[in-house]
Amino acid sequence: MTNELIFPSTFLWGAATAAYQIEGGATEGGRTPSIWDTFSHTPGLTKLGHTGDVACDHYHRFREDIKLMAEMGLKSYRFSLSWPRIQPNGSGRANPEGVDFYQRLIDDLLEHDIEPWVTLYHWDLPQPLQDAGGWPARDTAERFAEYAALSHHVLGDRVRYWTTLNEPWCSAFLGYGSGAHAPGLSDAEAAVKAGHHLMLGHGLAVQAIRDVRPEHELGITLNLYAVSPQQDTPVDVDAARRIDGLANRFFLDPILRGEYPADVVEDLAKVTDFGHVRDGDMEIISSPLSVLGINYYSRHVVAAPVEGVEPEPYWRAPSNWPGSEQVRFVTRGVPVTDMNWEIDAPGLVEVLERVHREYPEVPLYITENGAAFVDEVVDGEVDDVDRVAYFDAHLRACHTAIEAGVPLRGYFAWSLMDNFEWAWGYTKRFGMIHVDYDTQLRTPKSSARWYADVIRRNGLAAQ
Ligand code: PNW
Repeated sequence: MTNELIFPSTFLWGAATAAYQIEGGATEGGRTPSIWDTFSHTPGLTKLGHTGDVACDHYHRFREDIKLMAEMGLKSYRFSLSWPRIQPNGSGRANPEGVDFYQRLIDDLLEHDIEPWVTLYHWDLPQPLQDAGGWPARDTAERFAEYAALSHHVLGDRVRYWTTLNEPWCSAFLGYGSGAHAPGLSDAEAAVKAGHHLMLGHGLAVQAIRDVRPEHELGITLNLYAVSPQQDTPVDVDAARRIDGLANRFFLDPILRGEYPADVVEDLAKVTDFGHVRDGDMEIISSPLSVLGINYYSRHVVAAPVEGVEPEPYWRAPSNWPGSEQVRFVTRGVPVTDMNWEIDAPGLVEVLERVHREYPEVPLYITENGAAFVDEVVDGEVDDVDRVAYFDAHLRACHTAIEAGVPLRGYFAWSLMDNFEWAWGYTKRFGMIHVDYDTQLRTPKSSARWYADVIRRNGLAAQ
């Protein structure tokens, strides 16, 4: 028996998606290729050769999708702009057709009383910018700030919430470190440089936007993890310190404190001397934010390297952890999702309380949280009880954190609907709405109805 849990009256309930994962329309309306088009069209890099060419065909079906959002009672919808749709090839003037698509999407959201929440960069770098060096090149940060200002100029009259980057850890360390994500390169030093230039681009974008409309809510979204040692031994504790350093503090410290964590810089000494950091960068990167978005999925449990034992590769790739390649990721035998990620709701309380305790106060939002499961369609229905249990446990964790004084202002479920799960293609389903990729039929799952009830009562029913 659990009690009814009611959230603060202004709590923002939403769901999230990203452009490349749902839009399709890859060659329509003047859109040019991004690194994800190139990557997914390269044989062997995504599961079953899946691409985002059509995805959920949201580019043509957004009105139908917004109707479903309205039926769920969503207060907000977090989506991303496709950079090469707004600014083909990553430079020059805005593409009117691309701008028009997002204006129609946003206007339809507003007509349904759904607050649009825009992410500027959810991983689809225009291919020409990669050809010019990509994120390891400093110039990409400048290009991003230009694109951010341009997008804000054409959409700022109707969007109040702006997120610069989604999960720079993934862009830097999966994109350039292990190569599991686009552009699929594997170079530890390039990955660290990419991380810096992503944060620099974020800071420059914040400055450009804030000057225009100081009343807008501006922030970044980081994927943060609970991290713990397998055993309470000095070597395992040190492994946990390293992974916490790269996964969490490598981004939190520069953005919220204006400095890289000294121990991480030391861990990375063999990889880079940080010569790419210029005077003034850290001030730009730590430009004040009004929102910090947190994506939470799981906990990393790690152990010290063992001689002769190779750590398990992620997907097809070497390591996501420059300078700490030998740390072992272990499983504890607790229940996992279809991604093999451990289900750990207390870890979310840990992450929220830690950010609140260790960093200057900033309003927090969970901008993603959710789980992939193998959904079965039975008589046209999907009764995804595992996903409901996952959401329920993590919302209880959010409530616990709020009671403890954490300024958590909203929660976005990942994801509104099944979509292109990056290197896993369409083989992993995270949606509250089922998508049949042959017919594009949408079917709300049990979790969609359950979430609608949570939003309606502004909390969780007693059980
Ligand atoms: C996030 N990892 O991606 C993204 O923001 C979403 O686009 C994505 O669909 C969702 O989480 C589920 O994966 C991640 O390997 C991808 O640690 C990979 C990792 C983390 C986050």
